[in-house]
Amino acid sequence: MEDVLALLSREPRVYLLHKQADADAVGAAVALSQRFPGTIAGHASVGAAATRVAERFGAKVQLDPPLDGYAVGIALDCGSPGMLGALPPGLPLVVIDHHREGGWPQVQARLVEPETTSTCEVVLKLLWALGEGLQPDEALALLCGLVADTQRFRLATKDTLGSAFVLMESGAELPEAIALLEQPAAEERSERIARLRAAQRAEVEEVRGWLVARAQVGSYEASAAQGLVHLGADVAFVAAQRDAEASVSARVRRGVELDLAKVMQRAGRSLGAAWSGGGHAGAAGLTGKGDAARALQACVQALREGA
Ligand SMILES: [Mn+2]
Repeated sequence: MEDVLALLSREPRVYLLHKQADADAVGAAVALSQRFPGTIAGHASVGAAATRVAERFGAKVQLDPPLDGYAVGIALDCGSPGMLGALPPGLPLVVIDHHREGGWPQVQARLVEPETTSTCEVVLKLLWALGEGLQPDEALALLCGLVADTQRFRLATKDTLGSAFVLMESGAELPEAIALLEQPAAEERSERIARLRAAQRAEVEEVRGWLVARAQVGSYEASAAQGLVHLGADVAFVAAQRDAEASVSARVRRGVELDLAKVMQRAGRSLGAAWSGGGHAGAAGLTGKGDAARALQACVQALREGA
């Protein structure tokens, strides 16, 4: 840890976040940069929750800034260098992570703890070792990463709870961390209208023991389907018609054992060659040329026939 701290004290420093940075990466960068100010560099994009966390602390994440001229780069939560953009060959690197590390070319020091549930907890240990405790803002930034990476404590270990306790003792409020992470990604009025319309129009029936809701909206069908699941549906199908084309988004409640990708593939086949369906087990879709209402009907039928 001493070698990590020695390198961290070099200036100027840049914090390196992985592609599509999450709250764990950003929380770690925010907390470290309060003590060791530096540029926060994202790569390619930053996730929605991570963006809210950064904004809450007034931190700026620069996307792929020039990395020449820094005395040290601190790679946070990255797993492997493939998650970063190109690095200047001479840049000394510190790796702080909870992924098993792979293939770092120019690492001078590392603090890598694969048993730890978040990079933010690794950073907590580092900051704690400085012997000055934590400021409430540092603690809150770290708590955001801890809560995000443990899926709201679902994956928490005894050590996670110990870290969370220290962070809350330092002034972090758990409800604030959760609210920062859970605020809907899109606060667009039109999207909220689509979700409300879907709820208003939903037809609900029981299929194979599941509560199935279906509805048609003008747009934001994926968000609307997720909304119906939040309201209580086990499975939700929401369709939108765009001129001659229609698409259906399907979502399933956590814990429902159903492969929606297969359901949507089957629905696509039943509708004919102008349609195709697929996706993931928990979130899938169907698109094609034709009528949205008919596509919804095909989805429910495919679910009914499913294995
Ligand atoms: Mn992480």
